[in-house]
Amino acid sequence: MHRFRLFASAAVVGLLATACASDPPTEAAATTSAPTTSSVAPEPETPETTETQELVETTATTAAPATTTSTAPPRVPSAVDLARTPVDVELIASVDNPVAVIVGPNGTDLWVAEQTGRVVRLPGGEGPAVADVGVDLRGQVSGASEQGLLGIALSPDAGHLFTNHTDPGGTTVVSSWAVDGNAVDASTMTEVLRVEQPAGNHNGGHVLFDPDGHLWVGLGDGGGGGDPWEHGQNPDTLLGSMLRFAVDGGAISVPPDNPFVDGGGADEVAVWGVRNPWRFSFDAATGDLWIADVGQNRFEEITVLRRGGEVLGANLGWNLREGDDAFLGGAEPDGHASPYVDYPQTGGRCSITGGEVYRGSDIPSLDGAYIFSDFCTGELLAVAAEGDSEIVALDGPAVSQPTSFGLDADGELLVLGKPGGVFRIVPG
Ligand SMILES: [Ca+2]
Ligand SMILES: [Ca+2]
Repeated sequence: MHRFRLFASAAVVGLLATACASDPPTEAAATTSAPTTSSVAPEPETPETTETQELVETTATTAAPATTTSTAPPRVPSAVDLARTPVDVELIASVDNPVAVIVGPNGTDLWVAEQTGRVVRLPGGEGPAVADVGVDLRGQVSGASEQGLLGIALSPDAGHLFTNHTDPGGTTVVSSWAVDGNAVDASTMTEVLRVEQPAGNHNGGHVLFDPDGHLWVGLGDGGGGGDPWEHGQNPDTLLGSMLRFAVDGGAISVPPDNPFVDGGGADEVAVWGVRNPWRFSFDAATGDLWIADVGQNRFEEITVLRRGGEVLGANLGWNLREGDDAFLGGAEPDGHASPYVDYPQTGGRCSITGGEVYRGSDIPSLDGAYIFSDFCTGELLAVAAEGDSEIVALDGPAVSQPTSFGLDADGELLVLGKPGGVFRIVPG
């Protein structure tokens, strides 16, 4: 059994050595632990000098009340607190193969993408689902397990919906649709991007707006196994990359500050070296970019690109790296953005499903934790968004075949199960 390590323990012991002889109470919570990283050492944040004592007390207490002020740094929960957090999942609607969920243009409804081609609506964020959104690509999408309607994103002005699907030939197609009330005007559907796919798998498929209003499109390495076409380490190809666009109404263009606009790679590429980024998200509190990249046969990984740090042009390492290890003896590329955490494909785990950093209010002890899952086990997993790179399992149920996470209008967590469930994560 793995022993927890309180993230701040080293710094705390050093700073408080003269005042306190005992270790933080890490031993009390030797409960179930999820896999940890293979080789990523935690990098404890150095607490601000005047807040050291307060930080220590917060991290050593279960579900500490929110005492932060507007000037305080984002909360950093301890692995102990996370593992002790009881959660439950509440079925709010049953739909057909849910694969993505967003808040609708009225700010209260949820829109859910069905992999089979429709977008359906949950009025007020609750079921039952209503099929009146106007997106119906059934019969126009390819149907293998990693194909179909894969992503939806609403522009910041709520004027356009962007969709990402694979067409009957397997090609990735991103389209824009003008929003009209609580629906889209299907007659306005416009294809804005096509990327041919050499194989049926690893299509990525997520579309997401960043805090600056740019549209991100995640593409996998194109498929096969081991990246046979070497797309990951080739920034001249759109495959194996995450793309970034400026958006004007329903049109997209390359922003002038994309990293390869002046050479070295394709203009559209913002982040490269990914295998199949199956969900990424921006922390609403910090703007940090969280990327979950599905591994080959050994490691699943999460990379965090900190806002204000080196985001544009980051190389996540595939196919020279899998997790934080060499892939088939590959050398670590220059400037490699190493995973924040990774975990091995053991204990039935097979494929990461990336999630969200929780900043909601219903489950205070999860504030500041990234919540995610594994498609094969469905466990609800968590890791502190900063400082503590320990993955733990939450004290709650598993979700059958989780495809995606999302946030509702209140910032509460949603998780989708491929068999048809849209769930809200609630206090246990
Ligand atoms: Ca593909
Ligand atoms: Ca990587």
